[in-house]
Amino acid sequence: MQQVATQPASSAARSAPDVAGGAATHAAAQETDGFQLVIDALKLNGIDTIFGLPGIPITDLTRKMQKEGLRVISFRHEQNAGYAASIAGFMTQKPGICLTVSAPGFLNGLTALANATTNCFPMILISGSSEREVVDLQQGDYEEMDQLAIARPHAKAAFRVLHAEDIGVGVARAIRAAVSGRPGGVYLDLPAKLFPQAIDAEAGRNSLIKVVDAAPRQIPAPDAVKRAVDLLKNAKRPLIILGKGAAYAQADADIRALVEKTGIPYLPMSMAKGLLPDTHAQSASAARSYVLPAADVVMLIGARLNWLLSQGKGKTWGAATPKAWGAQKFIQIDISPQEADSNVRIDAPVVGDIGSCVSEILAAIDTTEGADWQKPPAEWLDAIAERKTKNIAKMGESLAKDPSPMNYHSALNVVRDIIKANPDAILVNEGANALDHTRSIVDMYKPRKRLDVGTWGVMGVGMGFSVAAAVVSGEQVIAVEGDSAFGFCGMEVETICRYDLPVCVVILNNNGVYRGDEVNFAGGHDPSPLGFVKGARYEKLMEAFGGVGVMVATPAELRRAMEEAIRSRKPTLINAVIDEKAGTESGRITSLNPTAKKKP
Ligand code: OXT
Ligand code: ADP
Ligand code: MG
Repeated sequence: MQQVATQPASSAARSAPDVAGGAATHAAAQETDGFQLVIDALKLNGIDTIFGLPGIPITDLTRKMQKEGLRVISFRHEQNAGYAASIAGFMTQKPGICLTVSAPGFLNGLTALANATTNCFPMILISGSSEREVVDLQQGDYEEMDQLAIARPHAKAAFRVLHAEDIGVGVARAIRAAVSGRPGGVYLDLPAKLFPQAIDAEAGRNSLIKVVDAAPRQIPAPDAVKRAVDLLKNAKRPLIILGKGAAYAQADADIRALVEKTGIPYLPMSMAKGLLPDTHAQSASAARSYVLPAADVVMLIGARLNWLLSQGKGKTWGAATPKAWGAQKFIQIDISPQEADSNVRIDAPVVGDIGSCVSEILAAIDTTEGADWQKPPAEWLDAIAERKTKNIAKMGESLAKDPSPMNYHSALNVVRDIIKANPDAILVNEGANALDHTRSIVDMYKPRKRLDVGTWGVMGVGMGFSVAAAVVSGEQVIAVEGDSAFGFCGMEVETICRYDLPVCVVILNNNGVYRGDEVNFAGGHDPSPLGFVKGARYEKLMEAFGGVGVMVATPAELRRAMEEAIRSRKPTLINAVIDEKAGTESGRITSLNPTAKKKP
């Protein structure tokens, strides 16, 4: 009999009576408890990995999870565990699970939950919480906080389970909410009191739910498909934009077939790079600023018209003023029926899952047009090819230079070669200039291999993403990090070493945020708010935990170090010292910075 079940929750949790899966917990074979039911519910639904950080009231849960065969990846900060869970969700279409303690641990994980919701990544943040009665009366419990209320606005859904017999339903609802329709972050609140609650084992087993068809296909309406195909076939300057929703959908073959069958040029958003190889003849990446304003019909596949696409209006789209619309007609394939018209008119919304929508569109093209489908006019394709050739040649010139000190281009030319030679490697990328230059210089060859700062442009995702990418895929991970970006999550190199993951971190070290040559305009002893310690030895951080640390100052040294990291698969941190004057303010998004042009 589980004795602690009748104790007040907080004292039960704090007495931490049990060791992992100890027989004492289940002394009576006919009984089970909340700890066990949470584990059983997750396992029943195919969850095999937990990203988290132990402490009251979930310490024993992490031990028991590990004992029961779940892989528990324990981090140094919950935010990184949360980012790891969210990107695992993106990569696998299964909700990534982040497990945290109450109040501060929960809040540390909350940024990642909100980021997952914003980016449409399926994730469940499971947090232990304090005693409801005490929290609600604000009587000062250990880590007192009304976590459910705080999580709700940042999550797609939020649930709390108070009784052991409801754990099955709670987990099932969380899974369904995370992955069905538009994926997102879900919060699941598990009060301390729940874990030691004992119930009859058979009743417990019967209360669990194996979720059937968690993300049901959503077939688009035939008239919506027809409207889209009609628009597309009459276009003179059509363009397809692939977003990270298209990458998430794992409809790679059909998406490629649609692009190639129609002959329409396409533009991948950053995390859709590699859905088709960036070297594909129809890629218009190198002609971005030409194709957006010039296109007459744009088909968005899993991409929102948000700030990354200038909200579909203004100069980027050929309009005269920032708020004015361009002349384009839009087709938008999206699982969210509310997405259309969020910024400009969507002439042909196609609501459904991308796999179903793209295959229905392909089928409609085959049925109605068959071999008669006309590729876009040569004029349009030639004009794009001309811009591309020019931009690629310009980029080639920059890449061929070997300046001293090294700059973004000469360093990233090496990363470009390494990814070309190792197309299965996963590239994680964050920073400002370190992000923007990597995006345009480093070609991707396979889907879901580029993971970056996404919709929020958030710094600090790098190490969490790297850990998850290595754990989930077993592939080599290469993380290209600005030195500031790395600082948000750098302590997780210990996690990388502890789990012996094949992660090679390359810090493009320019001594600061955007640049390292900023000064204190007041002239005092304090450095500029944008500057860091000059000549910082980040590689020693990796050495401190038994990994390989290398400082490099030339492309040749960088190449050697990266090749060795990939050969050995050892945790490696390469501190690549680059010209501290090479960056621009906020990288390619200087214009979003209201004071950027007026120095203090
Ligand atoms: O067509 P044109 O001629 O225009 O040319 C384009 C392409 O056609 C061409 N191109 C190519 N040419 C040749 N060959 C190829 N293959 C090719 N491909 C493309 O290149 C150009 C550019 O192409 P691109 O990039 O596609 O086009 P464009 O116009 O740039 O696209 C627009 C966008 C908006 C889609 C794009 O710019 C984009 O995706 N941007 C994302 C920007 C972003 O998210 N940035 C991160 C946030 S910045 C800032 O917020 C930072 N902070 C604040 C902070 C944050 N973020 N988070 C938190 C938690 N706290 C604080 C901080 C602290 S960044 C930052 C740290 C920065 O310092 P670091 O040390 O980390 O980094 P460094 O800067 O390196 O020092
Ligand atoms: P990007 O930043 O690459 O432009 P966004 O995050 O803005 O991409 O857009 C992703 C879009 O994809 C979201 O609107 C989301 O609803 C949609 N989406 C995600 N998964 C699917 C899916 N399986 N089927 C259809 N649409 C999806
Ligand atoms: Mg920097």
